[in-house]
Amino acid sequence: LRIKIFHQSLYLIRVSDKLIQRQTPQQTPQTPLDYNTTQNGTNSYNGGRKHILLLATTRTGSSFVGEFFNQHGENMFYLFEPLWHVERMLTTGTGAGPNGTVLAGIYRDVLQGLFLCDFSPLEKFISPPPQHHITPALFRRESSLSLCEDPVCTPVVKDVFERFHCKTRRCGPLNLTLASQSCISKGHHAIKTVRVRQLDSLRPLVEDPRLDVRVIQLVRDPRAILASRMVAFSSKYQTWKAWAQDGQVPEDDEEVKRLKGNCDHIRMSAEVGLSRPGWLRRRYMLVRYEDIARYPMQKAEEMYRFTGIPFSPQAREWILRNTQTTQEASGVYSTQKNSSEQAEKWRFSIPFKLAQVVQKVCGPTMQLFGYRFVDDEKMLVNKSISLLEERRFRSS
Ligand SMILES: *[C@@H]1O[C@H](CO)[C@@H](O)[C@H](O)[C@H]1NC(C)=O
Ligand SMILES: *[C@@H]1O[C@H](CO)[C@@H](O)[C@H](O)[C@H]1NC(C)=O
Ligand SMILES: *[C@@H]1O[C@H](CO)[C@@H](O)[C@H](O)[C@H]1NC(C)=O
Ligand SMILES: *[C@@H]1O[C@H](CO)[C@@H](O)[C@H](O)[C@H]1NC(C)=O
Ligand SMILES: *[C@@H]1O[C@H](CO)[C@@H](O)[C@H](O)[C@H]1NC(C)=O
Ligand SMILES: CC(=O)N[C@H]1CO[C@H](CO)[C@@H](O)[C@@H]1O
Repeated sequence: LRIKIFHQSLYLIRVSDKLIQRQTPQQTPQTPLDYNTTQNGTNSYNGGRKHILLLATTRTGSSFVGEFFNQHGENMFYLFEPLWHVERMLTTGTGAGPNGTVLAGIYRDVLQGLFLCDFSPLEKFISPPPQHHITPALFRRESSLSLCEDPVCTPVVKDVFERFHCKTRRCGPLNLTLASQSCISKGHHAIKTVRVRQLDSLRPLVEDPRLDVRVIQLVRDPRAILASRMVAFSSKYQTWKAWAQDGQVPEDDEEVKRLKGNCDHIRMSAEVGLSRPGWLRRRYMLVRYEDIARYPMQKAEEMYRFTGIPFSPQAREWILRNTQTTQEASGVYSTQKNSSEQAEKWRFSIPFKLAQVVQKVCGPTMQLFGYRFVDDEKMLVNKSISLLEERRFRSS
């Protein structure tokens, strides 16, 4: 029994410049929104439509947890990392790009548009720019079931677009107007993102009376995240690998500061959520990846209960299939034991020295989430010592 780990690999989209010529982004709004707005500003409209935001960082199992919602069934519109486009356009290449505050505001506005089924704020960041709201370049389109089913999956007209198919079928380039219409027709919307750094920055989104937002913050042991990133983003983590080799870590290095910054952001967001401010009332839930690995079905049920969306048989079925891939013919079967083992593999891949550095700079974060410190190499690799304290985090 093993949890399949979904790798977030860098995804490159090859587009021939001849076929898709650059042009300035179109400003024309697309499909008008046929939302029913309440006059009194309450959230109780449209038959209880929920907007779920899965807030995570890379290597926390967010693709896997995102599937809990993607697989809900035909009444769910799920988007996988739409902010990838925004980040790529604004923070890569030459120039400093916008500062964190400005970037956070842009992320929020794009998310707001998407929750309202309006793709135009996102369109400005898709490269090459969509033409007449058609794009072959939406990042990881195949990770959204609703973008790969009828009527959003249009027939492939020219072979040229053959490579832009979905997992199970070939579809033509994405018509964002169709995507928007599909979104409007669905009862619930969910978005997964690893790019929002501060929960605080989402306040106007959460307070938007047209939305009924539920934020699920997914966290994981920062030592495990580092170990996982060193494998997944091998070239970006050369420095860490060199430190792992020679056992020395210069603690004032930029890389260490970045790690600390990441941990601090995650902790500060959780502190905001757990302090249960009025604007997040009943709208925030903290989940540890390790608990999902140990009790996937119970945790999924809890998350669904929190969102107020019925836990569908399809979602349940998907979780069963993907957490119980093999079943020993002889042995007593235990999801808990085996999944935990999978989630604890990092203990054998990270050198103690690096674990120690993480404990030093991410200490407060680890304490908040209940991740136990290790004192030495022996403790790190001794599986009979759990590094997870039992914690209940109350939803606000
Ligand atoms: C808006 O409300 C009307 C009347 O209650 C209903 O027929 C229509 O389906 C609603 N539209 C949406 C998008 O929910
Ligand atoms: C606001 O509108 C909703 C939906 O129409 C209704 O259920 C609710 O009672 C209204 N609240 C107030 C304070 O008028
Ligand atoms: C970020 O940039 C905006 C606009 O350029 C500016 O008003 C703001 O003061 C900057 N914030 C920080 C923290 O630098
Ligand atoms: C995209 O879909 C919309 C809505 O069905 C349709 O009006 C439009 O013609 C489509 N665009 C293309 C290029 O097929
Ligand atoms: C692992 O930890 C347990 C509990 O503290 C201890 O009894 C055991 O001797 C340790 N094993 C090794 C190999 O150090
Ligand atoms: C992969 C793995 O650890 N599998 C274990 C799952 O649990 C059974 C029964 O406890 C073990 O026999 C397997 O080795």
